[in-house]
Amino acid sequence: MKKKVISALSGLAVGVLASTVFFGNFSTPDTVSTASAKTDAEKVYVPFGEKDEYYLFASGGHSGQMFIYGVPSMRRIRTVPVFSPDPATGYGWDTHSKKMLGGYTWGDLHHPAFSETNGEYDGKYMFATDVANSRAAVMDLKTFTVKDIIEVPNTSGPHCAAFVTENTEYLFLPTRFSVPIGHQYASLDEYSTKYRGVMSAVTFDEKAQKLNIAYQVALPPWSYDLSDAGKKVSKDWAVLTTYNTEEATTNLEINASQEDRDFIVLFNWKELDKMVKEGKYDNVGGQKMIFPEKHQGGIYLVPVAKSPHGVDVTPDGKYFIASGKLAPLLTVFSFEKAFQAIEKKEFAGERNGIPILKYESVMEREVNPENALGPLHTQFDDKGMAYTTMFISSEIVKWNPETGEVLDRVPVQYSPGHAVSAEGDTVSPDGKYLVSLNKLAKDSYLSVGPSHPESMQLIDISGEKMKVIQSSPVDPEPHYGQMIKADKIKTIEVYPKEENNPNAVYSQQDARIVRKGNEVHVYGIAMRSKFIFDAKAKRPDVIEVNEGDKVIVHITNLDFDEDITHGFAINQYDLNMEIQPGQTNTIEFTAGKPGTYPLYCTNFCSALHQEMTGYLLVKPK
Ligand code: CUK
Ligand code: CUA
Repeated sequence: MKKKVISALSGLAVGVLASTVFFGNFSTPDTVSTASAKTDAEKVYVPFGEKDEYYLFASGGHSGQMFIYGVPSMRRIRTVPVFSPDPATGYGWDTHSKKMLGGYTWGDLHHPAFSETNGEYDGKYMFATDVANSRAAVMDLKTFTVKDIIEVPNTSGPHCAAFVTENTEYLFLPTRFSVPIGHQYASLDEYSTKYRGVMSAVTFDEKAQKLNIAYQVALPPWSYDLSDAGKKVSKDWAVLTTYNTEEATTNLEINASQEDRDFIVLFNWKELDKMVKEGKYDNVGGQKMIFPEKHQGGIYLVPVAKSPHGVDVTPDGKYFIASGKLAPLLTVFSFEKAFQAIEKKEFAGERNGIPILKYESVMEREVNPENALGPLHTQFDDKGMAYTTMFISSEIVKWNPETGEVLDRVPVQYSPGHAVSAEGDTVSPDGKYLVSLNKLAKDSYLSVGPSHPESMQLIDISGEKMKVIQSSPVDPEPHYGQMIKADKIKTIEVYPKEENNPNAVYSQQDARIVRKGNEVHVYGIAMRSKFIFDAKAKRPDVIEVNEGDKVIVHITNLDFDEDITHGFAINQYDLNMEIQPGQTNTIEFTAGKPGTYPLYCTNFCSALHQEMTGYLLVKPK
């Protein structure tokens, strides 16, 4: 056991790994007494037919998708495709989603964020970012479908988080990688002068259902890691951690860990808004970009223990807590103190035009739980207590940010990245549950070859002591999650009729095929258990075209009946889409291959689902 863990973690490259303490916490899951096991089982048991109390939206990492779980059962409810195609739902094949994916075939979804109203999750939308291909997405929680994806120009890898302000004014996306702005070639010898990290302020136009970039900020050429928006007293502010302030361009493992201190970037977005209104920006590739070395204000640097990872704002908005990957330190900083230092202009120099605040004048306290190593991310409960994941010592530490007192510790299996508590990023977390998103599960489940499933462990945090009460395997790789009260999410039962949609067909008799030159437009319907593409044809369920025709198939699902979804697939044409109840969906293709191709419904919709077929006939030229 020990050996396996060591080899798995050796790539993490930290001297502290040698510590004997490190090995001590890699215990196998506690064997629980029968009495308490029964209690735990009852806590997580949601009888069939009853619903979970919370939805957990766990990011699917490099699967590009979002995994939806019920809490406390930890049952996986659905995978919602976001940045990668998904054959199960036809996402990436139908016209709208194909266009949204923009030709990309995968994404790396790290940080999801719910829309908020007055600092509370409002259950309307979920935002997410793609580190791999620099995109941002918005999911409508009425339908659990993605409405818009944008590729963010001038940036590379918006990892640092999707984090929203108290009333979803902005979704901020700072980048993990620095590149020359606009991605043009520049030698790495010019790193310090030509490369930049960029933070993008993205807005969501609810009416148009579109994401837009409001402005961008050109930050120094460092790596931006995690971030959080302020709350209440700090609601106009946000914080992000940054490492590689050494500006290393190779072997970052060593070279980006030289300095004792890196920084937290502290910025006031209302101030940045003002600067944009006053024209204090440059136009870069069609975007408004603020260069702090030209236009100062609104952005400050706070020194922090080297190579920080997470930074999290307490629910009352008074503090921000930074965690150090390499320093086993949790540092509590005070917004109030930062505001005073800014007011008095107590600066200790500057970098790239951004003033540096003095560590001592912003730091509230340093917390160093004995032998706890690798603090990464912090969540909160209803009493203001903090729960920090310890990646290296594989545990969750519960502590009081007001006093620094360590209250409890519980081992998790193993190496947690983030943890997520119920309503944990709001101004009023619920307490109750914390889910630890573990990077390694080792021998917790049946093995699936050399690679094992990752794990999510459910921890009861309602009492003074934490207790792991359930565990669930999860696909690679859960990064972060957000947990929302189930009753806040109000899904629709069927898609409402869109009388103005020219592609929709609401009566069987109106199904028709219209040819315009070499374009064939199909206005069809799907209903239990048939397709009708052309009501007047001898065979209404057949689409006949000529080789080389462009075929545009619109299908309306006339089953206005919750949960009766149909699919539309064509054999050997690599095509599939889903049409949910009441929905009109479109798929387009070129009939490049002459021949006879059965088409069929992919979703089991009735006893006669197998009969829900037809033909695509492609006449050779
Ligand atoms: S990062 Cu994954 S453990 Cu992308 Cu939120 Cu910290
Ligand atoms: Cu429609 Cu199966």
